[in-house]
Amino acid sequence: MPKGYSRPQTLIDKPWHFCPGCNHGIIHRLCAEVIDEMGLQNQTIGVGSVGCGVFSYEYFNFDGIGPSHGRAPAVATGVKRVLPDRLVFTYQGDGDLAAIGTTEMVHSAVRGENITIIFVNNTLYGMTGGQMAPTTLMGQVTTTTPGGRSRNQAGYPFRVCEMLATMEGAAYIARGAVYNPAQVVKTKKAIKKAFATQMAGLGFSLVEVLSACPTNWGMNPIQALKFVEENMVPVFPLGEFKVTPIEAGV
Ligand SMILES: Cc1ncc(C[n+]2csc(CCOP(=O)(O)OP(=O)(O)O)c2C)c(N)n1
Repeated sequence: MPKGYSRPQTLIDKPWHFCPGCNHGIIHRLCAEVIDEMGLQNQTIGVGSVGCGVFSYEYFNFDGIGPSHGRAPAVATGVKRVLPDRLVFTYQGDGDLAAIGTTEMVHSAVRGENITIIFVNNTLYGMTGGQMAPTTLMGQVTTTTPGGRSRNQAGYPFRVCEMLATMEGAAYIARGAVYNPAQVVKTKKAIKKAFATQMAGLGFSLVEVLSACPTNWGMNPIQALKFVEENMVPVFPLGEFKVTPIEAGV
């Protein structure tokens, strides 16, 4: 099989349940490739979320925990404190992380917990039918903002990376996307840096990944990738927001 097309050892061999054009599968794969490359499969503990990524433990070939909605960073904190040599990461959507789970996310960064959050931002609550999330764009139509998100009714989109980058406890904060191969490669590098940051004991890390939701956006997969590039990126700029140098590794 050509290089790049084989399944990472860290992914179980089973078909995805995700909708056509959903980016969760790509993001799962990037996490798995990085864990393979870092040789951490037997040392990793994943903490899932409630949302479309809820079945991450069905796909990742390592131990996983399914916490209640939004509580993943608190659960990851406990696991990492008890087992500090493990790679412990959460995998959360924007509803899970930036709405019901805001407290856990913010305070794990404030405390500088040595965990990593993979934050999948698709601008809405995918699993429950496309309701507005804190990351919904201005004017964006969702099932709970049928006239488009308005300032008076729902305020402004929540920029998680920009906020966390101000915190002393945060060691590595980056935002990537997977709408084309170049962005996939960059996002993989960011995930690797985040995991390496944790394994070097430098503190809290988070990688946000802008993600397409063709089903709830009412688009085909190609249109949805364009929407990420043309509509999400201007609001959620890509790049590294905080970097703590790692002496060895990536
Ligand atoms: C305590 C609690 N409140 C509400 C819900 C309903 N619920 C399930 S998933 C979800 C939102 C998921 O959205 P997001 O985190 O953005 O992930 P996505 O499905 O878009 O990947 C909600 C509100 C729940 N399961 N538990």
